[in-house]
Amino acid sequence: MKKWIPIASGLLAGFVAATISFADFSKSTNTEVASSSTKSAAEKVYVPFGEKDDYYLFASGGHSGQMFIYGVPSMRHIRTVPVFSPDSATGYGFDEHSKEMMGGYTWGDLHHPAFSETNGDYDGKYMFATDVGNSRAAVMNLETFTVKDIIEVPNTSGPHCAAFVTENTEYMFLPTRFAVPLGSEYKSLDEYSEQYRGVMSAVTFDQNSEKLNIAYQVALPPWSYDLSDAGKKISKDWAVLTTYNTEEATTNLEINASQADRDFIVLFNWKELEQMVKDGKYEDVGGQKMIFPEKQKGVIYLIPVAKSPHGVDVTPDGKHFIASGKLAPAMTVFSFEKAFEAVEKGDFAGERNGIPIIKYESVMEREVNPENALGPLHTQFDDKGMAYTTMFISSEVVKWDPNTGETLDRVPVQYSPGHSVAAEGDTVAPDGQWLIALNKIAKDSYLSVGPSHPESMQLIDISGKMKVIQSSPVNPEPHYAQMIKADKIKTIEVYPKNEKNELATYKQEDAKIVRNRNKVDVYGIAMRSKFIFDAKAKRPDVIEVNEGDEVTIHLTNIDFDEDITHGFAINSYDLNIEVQPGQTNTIKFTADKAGTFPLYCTNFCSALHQEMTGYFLVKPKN
Ligand code: RUQ
Ligand code: CUA
Repeated sequence: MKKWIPIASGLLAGFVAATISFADFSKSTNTEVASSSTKSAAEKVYVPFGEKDDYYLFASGGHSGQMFIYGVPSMRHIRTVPVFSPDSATGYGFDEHSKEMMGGYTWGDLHHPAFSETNGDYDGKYMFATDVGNSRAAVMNLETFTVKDIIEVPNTSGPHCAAFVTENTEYMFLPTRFAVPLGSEYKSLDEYSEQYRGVMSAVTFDQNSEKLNIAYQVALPPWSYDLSDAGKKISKDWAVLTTYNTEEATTNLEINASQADRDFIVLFNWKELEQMVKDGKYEDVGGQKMIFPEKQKGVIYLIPVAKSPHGVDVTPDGKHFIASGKLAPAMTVFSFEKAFEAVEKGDFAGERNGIPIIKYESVMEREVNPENALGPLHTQFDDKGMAYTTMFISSEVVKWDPNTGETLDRVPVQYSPGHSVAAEGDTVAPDGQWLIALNKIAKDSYLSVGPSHPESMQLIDISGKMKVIQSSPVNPEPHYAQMIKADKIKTIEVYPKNEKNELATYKQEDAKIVRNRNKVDVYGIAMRSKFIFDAKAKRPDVIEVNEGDEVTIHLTNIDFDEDITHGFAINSYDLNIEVQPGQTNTIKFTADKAGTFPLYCTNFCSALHQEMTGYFLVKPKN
């Protein structure tokens, strides 16, 4: 079976052919799906009104910059949480805190969400995600499902190869997709190999301050880093990442980055990197602690792997890591123990860019190549340690045994799955039962909405023979997802009163407007069903300023009642924020337009919501 030629043009042809063949494929498989939608399948996904789903699904929203929250098994979309893009539904990106976090960017490309972990298990406290579009990392608090911090990562460009956290959330590693010169300064592409680097950042998170921080960076060779995973149990101090374009091509990557028969997996020990930083074995690069692997040896290694690999996934027992090749139809199982042994014995086959290469034969356990399965991308695991790999080209999920390489089961999905996600899939103890295929193409699965179709997520029951039992459309674009037991997440009902917060106003009679030259500070209240900006004024729900004034509005929602959210918008001023129950939020702007502007609550909050209005009056300058 070599009809799928493992060269770049072969890949392209394969992708195109796969797309064309969907039309016929769908005819047969849709009937199959339909017949599996028998009562028992329907019953399995039916969550009666009043009952809740068993799992939360956090799906990456790709270039929407958002995260989509679903319930499993119903596959109902519950909420969209804005992360890297502004969102008028929640006023995200308008209020001061979120505006500052956005750092002036107006979009993001959210890949690979990851839960915080304790002892290798999801602890339900935080969710991390990265932005490939504008090189950022974010953290979401799961008590409120709101973003707490976003950082921009210097010296790197597009942290696609992230976020994967270590067993106790000590670090999340952000290797770059695009190599750039250190400091991202101008350097000719003719000097690519000498001047460009593929920097990996080690990011820490402080739960008390809820802030992200870059602990150190590693100046890896100028290759593209694709996916990574942190070790578990016996391999917990280690992490692995896949590379492509080790050819160091600077143009037409489709062909030029697919020349070499082998690329590499980078294997490193983060405990020892941490020690290097403590020992001062780094250089200062633009304020970052940069480790150069060609100078600081003994911590980072290369393992050859079939050309242009994509996913790499560590087994739940931490003993193996499995690389999948988008240009080679095989999954390769590697042994951590053998890798440690090779490192110990110095069993190397030369080096690349000053980094020792471990001999392939010394660490490879088996190459697995299920018949006619094409385009393996990512692998997940069940409660018995069995592997489930998505096949992009042959549009299926293949279940196989990593210990023997035996193919156990296969199920077609509609179509071209990228990632899949298993229940509690990245933990040391996945749940089994559910797997969701995140399909890049949903062709003719739903009512047409024009030439561009939604993507899809298909729920697969893996408790017996694999069966697709539910399908949900999803906005672009699910890159990865995380599925967590619902009872692990403990949300709060209202924001607790914080008497120490000087910006909060909890008593109606305290609402006031403070003027200091051209600065106007409003300490206002939102409640059912009115605004109070100035308790003593003739019209407490009116804000009057002069043209050019700098206006700051601190608004507190004093309805300490679950789900009573108020919005605040000023007509034609392009402003809109939200205050959740008990929350105080701040918005700052210049009153640069004179005139009369009605203001109103955007969130339907009571029978008299329509009456929750006021005026923003701006007196002209002269
Ligand atoms: S990648 S479809 Cu952005 Cu996770 Cu593999
Ligand atoms: Cu408050 Cu509508």
